[in-house]
Amino acid sequence: MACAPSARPFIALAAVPARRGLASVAAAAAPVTSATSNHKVVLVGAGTAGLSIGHQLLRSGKFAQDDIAIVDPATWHHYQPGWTLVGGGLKNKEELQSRLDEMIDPNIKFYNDSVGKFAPEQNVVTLGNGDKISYEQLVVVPGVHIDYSSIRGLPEALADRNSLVSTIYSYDHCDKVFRTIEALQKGTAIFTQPAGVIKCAGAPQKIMWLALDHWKQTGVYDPTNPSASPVKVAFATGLPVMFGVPKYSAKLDALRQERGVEGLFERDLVSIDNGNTATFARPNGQEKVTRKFDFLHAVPKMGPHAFVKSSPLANAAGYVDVDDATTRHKKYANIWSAGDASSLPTSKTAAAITAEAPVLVGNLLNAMEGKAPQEQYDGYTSCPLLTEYGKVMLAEFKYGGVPKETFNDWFGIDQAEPRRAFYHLKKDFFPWVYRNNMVKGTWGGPKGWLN
Ligand code: UQ1
Repeated sequence: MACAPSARPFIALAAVPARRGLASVAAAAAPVTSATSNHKVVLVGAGTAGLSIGHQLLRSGKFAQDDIAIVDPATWHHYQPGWTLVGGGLKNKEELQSRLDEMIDPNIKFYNDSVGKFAPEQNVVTLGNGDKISYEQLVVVPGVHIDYSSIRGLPEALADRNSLVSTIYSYDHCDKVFRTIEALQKGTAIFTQPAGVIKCAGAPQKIMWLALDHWKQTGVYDPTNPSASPVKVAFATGLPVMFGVPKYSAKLDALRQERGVEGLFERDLVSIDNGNTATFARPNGQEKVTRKFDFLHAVPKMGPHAFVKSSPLANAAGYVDVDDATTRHKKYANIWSAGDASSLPTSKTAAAITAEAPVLVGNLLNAMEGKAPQEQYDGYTSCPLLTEYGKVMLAEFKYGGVPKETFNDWFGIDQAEPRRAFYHLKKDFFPWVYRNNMVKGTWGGPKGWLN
């Protein structure tokens, strides 16, 4: 991080001659007949990936007004990494949202609509309203779908203001989390994590560590004597371990044991009944188990959006099937993906997008000039894991779960050790740099500010 952030909101665009003749082979092969509008680049999704990539493309200076288009049905954009902080009573959810139309540079054409269908052979995307738009290059970054109905009884329990059940994974309910934490005086608190892929795989336990700390401070939980405490805490995860990366998992399991948290491994929440009973599936056809609770933090299953999963762009699991290193589609050379919707085999986080976006942008710009991809993504991702109020373990790793620690490289600091400085990165710096730089295309994560 070498320099101060740029105060300029957006670059002035030099008008450049259109170079439609330099489209990729796939783009040139199939003329469009019924499309109503044409763009050089169409982005599907205006979340963290769509805004970062769209604005980085724009800042290259190679695009004129409306050469780039972005499609998203949302009215609001949310800083989702902040929802854990809302759950912990550290931020208001309202301060983490912005109107999406105000976040998109006016030089980019914004279609405030959903996507109905991809037609990659024709280079056409059909919008929810039936309009067609054509592209030379397509960037598919709509994120993942949260399936609340994956847990029977969850939607009803979340909607009931007086229930014991909450989740930090939605804007509507992330503030209910802190209310339920504050309300608990005694009984069993269960925090769940599903089997399967979710975004921000550390969040299900971040909120547990904050809640535990809160109960410690209010005197209802004594980690040195949990069996005599009014509150008991359990972590019920579909996975066999605390975290997917061995280095951090070992430290987190040590914390779990030190703090008297019961580990319910390979227990995948499938049902909530009678307002106070959780049922968990077990692997290999073993019998389901149930537990009574007085507090439940539930994390639903997640997966690809139906319009991606059912499209020719998807792999067998339903994610956009791109090359792990270049982010280019394995079959369609003018299609790209990053972020949660992509098949990139790394942990789904905003931090990952700081490293994926410049690779995708560099390779896409090269493709527009008929050149081969030059940039390679190494799988970098990060999980700033709150372990208590005032401390964060800054897990950073690449493909294969191999640690790639920014501050270890610079200062020899072991990032498995929770630290106060990392807490301020998570709580204050990341939200700030996200809003002021990342979504405007000027933040490269561990690489610092981009031009
Ligand atoms: C990051 O850049 C970022 O985006 C603003 C985050 O927020 C969601 C992160 O959690 C992380 C870890 C990074 C990476 C940056 C540094 C300096 C480690």
